[in-house]
Amino acid sequence: MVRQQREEEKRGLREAIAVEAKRLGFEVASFVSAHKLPTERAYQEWLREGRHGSMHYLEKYQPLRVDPAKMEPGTRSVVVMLTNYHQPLDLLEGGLRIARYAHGDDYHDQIWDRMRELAAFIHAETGTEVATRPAVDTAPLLERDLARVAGLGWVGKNAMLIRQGLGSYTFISEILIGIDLGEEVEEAPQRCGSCTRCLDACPTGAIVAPRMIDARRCISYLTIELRGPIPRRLRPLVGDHLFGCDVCQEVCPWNRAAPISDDKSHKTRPVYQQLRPIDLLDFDHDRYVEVFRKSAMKRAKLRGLKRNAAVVVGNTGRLGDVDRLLEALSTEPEPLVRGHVAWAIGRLGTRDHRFRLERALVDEEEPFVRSELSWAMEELTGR
Ligand code: B12
Ligand code: SF4
Ligand code: SF4
Repeated sequence: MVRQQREEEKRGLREAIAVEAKRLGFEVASFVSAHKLPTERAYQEWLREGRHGSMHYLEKYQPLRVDPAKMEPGTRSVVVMLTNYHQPLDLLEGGLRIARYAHGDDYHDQIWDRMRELAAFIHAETGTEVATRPAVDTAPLLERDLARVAGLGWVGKNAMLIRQGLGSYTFISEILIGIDLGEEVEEAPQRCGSCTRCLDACPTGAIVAPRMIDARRCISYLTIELRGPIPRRLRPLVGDHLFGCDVCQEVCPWNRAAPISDDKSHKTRPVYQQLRPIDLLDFDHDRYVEVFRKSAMKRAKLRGLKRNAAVVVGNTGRLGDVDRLLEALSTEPEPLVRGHVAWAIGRLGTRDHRFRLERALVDEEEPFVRSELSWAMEELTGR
């Protein structure tokens, strides 16, 4: 009898938290007891094969990533939440293609504030100071797996957590809680069936097997996480993607009816509509801070965004852009950017531009830029 009463209390508490989470702007919240995640082996294998590229932080705290109770000792329950950020388009008027999740304000700040409010609500409901730890993309935890075991959706062949009726344009966040809230989990069935659209559409072949991304080929990694040069052989495949990539989500039938987020903090910033990729090459630090203040795009830093812009111009620009590229080649302080600008000139220029590159090579000391200049000169010779 007492046990039944306790279960009823837990259910009541779960319902109250889920309602409050919705009120705060989360799409949905679910609850799962803290236990070890079943995909530890899959994760270790992924790392062993080096598929994380230069994201060495993913090698750290491995036992914690697969076990919320180890991540935060004392954790007994996890509330997992989804936030819808879906925007209608990724390709904007002036030609910037930006992954939808980065169109508005940095999601970390907004979700963090909401989770703090939810944690305060849980304290108030339980009447005790329960230990809570909110996290969104910030803690060493396999968040997709957590969301899956919490019954919030299935992991699609594109590795995204997909929820029927909501799609995959969602952020996953969680609050680890020091009390037992019980669980009522019904795992969502895998609904990909025989579909392979995401595997077929990925521009770089980064989905090497269902649910397995080789980050080293993924445009999201190449344009956001990678700090150094984008491998030359992959640059043409990056196409017009300035920051991140949504291709494997765009082709997914489960996103066809995905609702657009009405949260104004996710809305596309109007300034992005007015910029062309080549305009970014003129940005100095002040302009960068002005345009990307409180944006998730700052993760790539100014030099990363300029590097990406040079690649996009090289892939989609015109002969008329070469003068501005040559200007950037002589004024740009970052070797990383100069090297990619040289590559873009090699893609767009003509034999007549070769002597300008030769002149640049005389003054250039950085080995990376010198190698890109030589490559570009070689390309232009044949034209
Ligand atoms: C590193 C990272 C990346 C890397 C690597 C991506 C990858 N697929 O691993 C890069 C930079 C490429 C990346 C890209 C993107 N990312 Co990212 N990323 C992360 C991060 C920080 C860690 C993920 C990780 O550990 N990857 C390692 C792999 C092995 O783990 P995993 O993909 O989670 O895979 C697990 C499950 O798929 C499951 N699984 C695999 N196979 C099977 C089979 C079965 C049968 C079962 C049951 C389970 C299962 O087990 C795997 C291992 O445990 C998470 C945040 C976090 N802390 O989790 C965000 C996160 C995964 N990213 C996110 C987003 C939004 C993106 C992008 C869409 C951004 C963009 N538009 O450019 C792309 C999508 C690319 C893609 N198709 O995956 C969201 C995903 C939300 C969602 N609804 O799924 C997360 C959760 C951030 C967040 N808090 O919202 N990302
Ligand atoms: S985000 Fe783009 S590059 Fe990465 S796996 Fe998906 S489609 Fe491929
Ligand atoms: S595109 Fe098809 S295979 Fe890929 S995640 Fe969506 S339903 Fe699954």
